[in-house]
Amino acid sequence: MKRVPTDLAIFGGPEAFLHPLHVGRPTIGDRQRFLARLEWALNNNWLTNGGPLVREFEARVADLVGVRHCIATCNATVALELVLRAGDVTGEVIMPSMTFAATAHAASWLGLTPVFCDVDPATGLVDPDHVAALVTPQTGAIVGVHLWGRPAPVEALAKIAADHQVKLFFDAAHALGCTTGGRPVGGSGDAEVFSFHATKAVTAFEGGAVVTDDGLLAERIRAMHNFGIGPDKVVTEIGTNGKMSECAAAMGLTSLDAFAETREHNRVNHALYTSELRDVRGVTVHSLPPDEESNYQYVIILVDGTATGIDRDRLQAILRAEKVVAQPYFSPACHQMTPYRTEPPLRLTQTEWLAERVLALPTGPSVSSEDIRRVCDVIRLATTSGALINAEWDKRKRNGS
Ligand code: T4K
Repeated sequence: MKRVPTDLAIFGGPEAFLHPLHVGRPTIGDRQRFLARLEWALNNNWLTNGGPLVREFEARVADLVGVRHCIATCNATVALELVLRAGDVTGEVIMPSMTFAATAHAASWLGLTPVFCDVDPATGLVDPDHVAALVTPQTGAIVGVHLWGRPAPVEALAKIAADHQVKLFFDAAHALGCTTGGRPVGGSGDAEVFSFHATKAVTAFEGGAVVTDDGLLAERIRAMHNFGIGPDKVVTEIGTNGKMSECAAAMGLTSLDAFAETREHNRVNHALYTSELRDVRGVTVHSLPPDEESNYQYVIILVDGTATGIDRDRLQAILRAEKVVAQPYFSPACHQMTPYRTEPPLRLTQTEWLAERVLALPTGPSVSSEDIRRVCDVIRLATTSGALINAEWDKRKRNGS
């Protein structure tokens, strides 16, 4: 155990871990089952274009989420593009800036204009009052984000969308298996989008899905994700290639088989981080609503540099040196990124406050309780020795080491 700042790897002490500890280690599930499914797909001589494994994956996701329609896609970014395009959205799309770049890129890629709203700093979720204030005659849609698995305020956003007759979609990339008002995330707005990227609680290598109860929208999206080819094999509109392959579905099904176990492991990890860091001044573990289900996929801490003496970036560097690959999800926020920066700069005070402090810590089935205690020991040492660390840091910088 490290006792003094000079024990830290950043000052030459031994690294806390032999191998890197990551935020987004894939949750593969039973490898033999995956390989058996893959072999089955090869024997079936059907590799993509709505094969049986993709259909099974769609049915399993629709069932889990409790919606009528699920269209599996090659990733969530294309799925977001598909819902905006199939929703005939034009003009501006209101969305939080505190999200992954993909949410904004999906709109921009279609020639739409993302309009960034601020968030509630306590939850990181869109502030519905700010969304309402940003609605103009140019608004074509609102995209809510269930950030870090915490459901966005779906009712408030649904009311704004209905009042102004604009489409409402949700980026649910983080929220498979989470609930809102006791109902599974996935059934709100016109459609919702999940991600099955390698780093998600359920992975399909790369993958995504649109879920919706709107049969007409589902039919258009199904056609659009396959070059605009409709059920009668005729191209009815401009489409793209957004399909999921059988190989991805084999992985998705296998990872889905393990989801209950993954979620339980993540829940235990989240609880342990929360208790280990409870008394650490200046470090707050982002909590999840106790009355809702979660996938506990992200463990997010907020680092208050004035209380700890070291800011988030310095803590991230200290952890990296120990082989703990913490990620600043999401910093910079979208409106601070080169493609979306404006002159004069847009100010979103709560988003910027969060973006300065936020850090995602490693979790997932490959992260053990012992790993977490060790990560928390480093955080505790670093944040309670801020002044000493800064002095040592500056001294070594002056000496060129
Ligand atoms: N909306 C939201 C709110 C999202 O967060 C995302 C994606 C999307 C939409 C779009 O979904 P997709 O189109 O991807 O389906 C990662 C993921 O690439 C991205 O999918 C995810 N969000 C985002 C939050 O995280 P990076 O740039 O941080 O990835 P990378 O390569 O640095 O990996 C992150 C960590 O995971 C590293 O510590 C390494 C580890 N890792 C990664 C991969 C790929 C592994 O251990 N194994 C792996 O195979 O974006």
